[in-house]
Amino acid sequence: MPRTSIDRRTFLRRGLIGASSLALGGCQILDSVNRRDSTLRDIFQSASGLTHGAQRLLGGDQTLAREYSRADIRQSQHPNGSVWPTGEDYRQMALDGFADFELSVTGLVEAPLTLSRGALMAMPARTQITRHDCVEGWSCIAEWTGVPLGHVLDLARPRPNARYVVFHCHDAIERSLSGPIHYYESIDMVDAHHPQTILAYGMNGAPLPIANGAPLRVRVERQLGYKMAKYIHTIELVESFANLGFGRGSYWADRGYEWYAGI
Ligand SMILES: Nc1nc2c(c(=O)[nH]1)N[C@H]1C(S)=C(S)[C@@H](COP(=O)(O)O)O[C@H]1N2
Ligand SMILES: [Mo]
Repeated sequence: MPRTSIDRRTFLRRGLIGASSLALGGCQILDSVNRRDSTLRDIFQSASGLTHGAQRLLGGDQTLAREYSRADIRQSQHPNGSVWPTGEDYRQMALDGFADFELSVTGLVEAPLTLSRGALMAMPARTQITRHDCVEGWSCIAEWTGVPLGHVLDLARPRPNARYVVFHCHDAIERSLSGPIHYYESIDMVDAHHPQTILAYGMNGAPLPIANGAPLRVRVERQLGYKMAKYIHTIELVESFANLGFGRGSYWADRGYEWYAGI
């Protein structure tokens, strides 16, 4: 039942935040949990499935996350995770003020797109002041400006079998034996078309800083911070995650976090 699912998830999240405040930070802790204790990982995963199903069943699909006023912005957005992608391509683009940035929209679409920064900024924009909750247990309120992801997807015309939107990012977050692993995330089509889901290029009235994901990061306001991929270069529409990472749809989901990180 949906009710049970939510209670169970809330319980799990409390445990998760409690554990992460004890030491280094949620990311590192869950990463090691994933490697050493697969039973715990399985519990997180089944909770994720139930949560996502419950959220959709309850019909709250287009409910808005709370929006704040400028007076509620009390500190700058705390940068977390990658704060400066190291690749030479990215470095050169940053030196040029991202003038040459292009976003690709690929995969299961009728009309693949390549969009310049200027083209994105000329599209209808939305500005929202929201609270960013990191799984590590901290929050920041900031103002975000960008183009609704749904608008960009409509231009690309998703095929009927497109089920998820994958974000591919510039930053290599880890090095494996087979080379750098770049950050990746994904959301479903319902969240992709949510009115507050935007591809943000502005923060607190200024261009998005590098530390917070310049030139383009996504805001998915009803989920936790790790869903909000920074440094996006490609948006890919897919039917399944089978060929992405370890098959669970996101860098952190592949390391034991919930794929659906509803708040
Ligand atoms: N590409 C990329 N996106 C990312 C991350 C990252 O390391 N790389 N970290 C995630 C996490 S855990 C959080 S809390 C937020 C942090 O966003 P901020 O730096 O703007 O606060 O970005 C998310 N998106
Ligand atoms: Mo986070």
